[in-house]
Amino acid sequence: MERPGVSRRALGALALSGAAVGLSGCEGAGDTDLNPKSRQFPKDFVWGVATAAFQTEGSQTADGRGPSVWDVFEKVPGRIKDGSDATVATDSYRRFQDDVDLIAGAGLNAYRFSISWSRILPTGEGPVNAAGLDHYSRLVDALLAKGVTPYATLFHWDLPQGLQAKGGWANRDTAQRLADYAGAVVARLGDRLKNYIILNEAAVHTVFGHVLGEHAPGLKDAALLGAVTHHMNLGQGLAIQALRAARSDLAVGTTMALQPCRPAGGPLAFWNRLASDGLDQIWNLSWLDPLFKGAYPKAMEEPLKGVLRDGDLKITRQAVDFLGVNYYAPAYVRLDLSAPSRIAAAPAPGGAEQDAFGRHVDPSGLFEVLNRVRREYGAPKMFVTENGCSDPFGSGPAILDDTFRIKYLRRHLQAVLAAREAGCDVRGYFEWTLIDNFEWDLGYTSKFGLSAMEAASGRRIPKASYAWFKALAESGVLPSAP
Ligand code: IFM
Repeated sequence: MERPGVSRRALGALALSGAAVGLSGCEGAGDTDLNPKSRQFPKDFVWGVATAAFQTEGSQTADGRGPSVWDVFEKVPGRIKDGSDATVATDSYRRFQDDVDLIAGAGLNAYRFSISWSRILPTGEGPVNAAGLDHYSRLVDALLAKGVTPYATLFHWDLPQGLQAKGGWANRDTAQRLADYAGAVVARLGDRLKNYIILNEAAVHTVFGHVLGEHAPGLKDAALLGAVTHHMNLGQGLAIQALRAARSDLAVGTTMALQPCRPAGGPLAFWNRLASDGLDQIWNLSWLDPLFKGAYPKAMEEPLKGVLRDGDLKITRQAVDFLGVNYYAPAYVRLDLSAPSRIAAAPAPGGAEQDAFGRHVDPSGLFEVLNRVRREYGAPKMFVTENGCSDPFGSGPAILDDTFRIKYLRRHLQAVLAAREAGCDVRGYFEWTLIDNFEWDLGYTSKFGLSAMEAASGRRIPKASYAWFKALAESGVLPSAP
């Protein structure tokens, strides 16, 4: 399993998309820990946890919610590894106050959650469902009452099924629907909800959901790469415009799954570097460039034929108040002459440390992506909006004495401190995630939480990492060892 970057199979499928490979510059760094001079975070640093609606809420038909693509996908036999579903998940729709108490109890000052589009617009468009907005209004109030600042993601992969039936992100109209939905949310919550993240990890949703078929909507069609990518970028631009038009007191950003793409064999293996640069263009630059530069990388020329219209890039290019960076691991890539894109996945260097996902544990990759954004995209304000690691896979009980997670978090937070010392304007860190939850196609076999949940009672059980993160958030000083 190689995630959330691009798996071997994904690369095979991308090979059919006609994306052309060309050099653009994605340098690899060593896989060492970083040693910042200071271990002190600033007083106003944002400390939070991140979650997503579909992975946590349950209550899938409550208060008029319509189905999303994931409601459909999870019911298809064989799609979810343990045959489970998210009908209960962490029961957070009903137990949101427990979650808020857990967050505030950890001394955190921020919570990143996502809003379920189909609770607000059950078919994705048309009349607004006030009961859906009421839920998020209650959640926002509960957070603010405890001094926790809400950060809401508008789209974390759960497209309303009503829109999927009309073509989903392959349909250009979906871009405008996202903007309409953003407008509905801000009209009701904008007086209290000030921080908006438009998209979460659009690259993952595009590749895993539309090219590889491992995520909802379960499509395996590499020819969709251009349309899905562009319509999400376009929708993001339109949604930012809608939010700005509604209010002038918002902080609006978006979240990307940024991943260093490293050539197998190191930077001197120039043949593999052709492939790693190709992947970099599809995975990273296809999202960064339209937003910050109003352009697409060369590899997208062919996939975007017939999709891109005059004026679109003026819409995708928007001034954002911050960029959210999700980081888990680098990708290793080799040239494969038998694939039309010439791109294939390669294993991490021999002896490299791996987590339960088979992801290479490499904090220097986080340092690298933060610095790349600083250098190449005008040094925007950034948040690490996700970072974390899973227990080893399995259906057994959660590991409550999770020293491995503490070590992982500490090493990645060292990279954040080092990046700040190098000039990156990183203002906060959101750990993924609050409670073990529904990990998409892996069901409940993968556990990322700072807390576990007792299934029968719904009781939240803090792990050792919860206490560790609490001490960090309260002191602002990163310990040098677990
Ligand atoms: O659970 C996911 C989340 O939804 C998006 N980013 C990666 C996490 C862990 O795989």
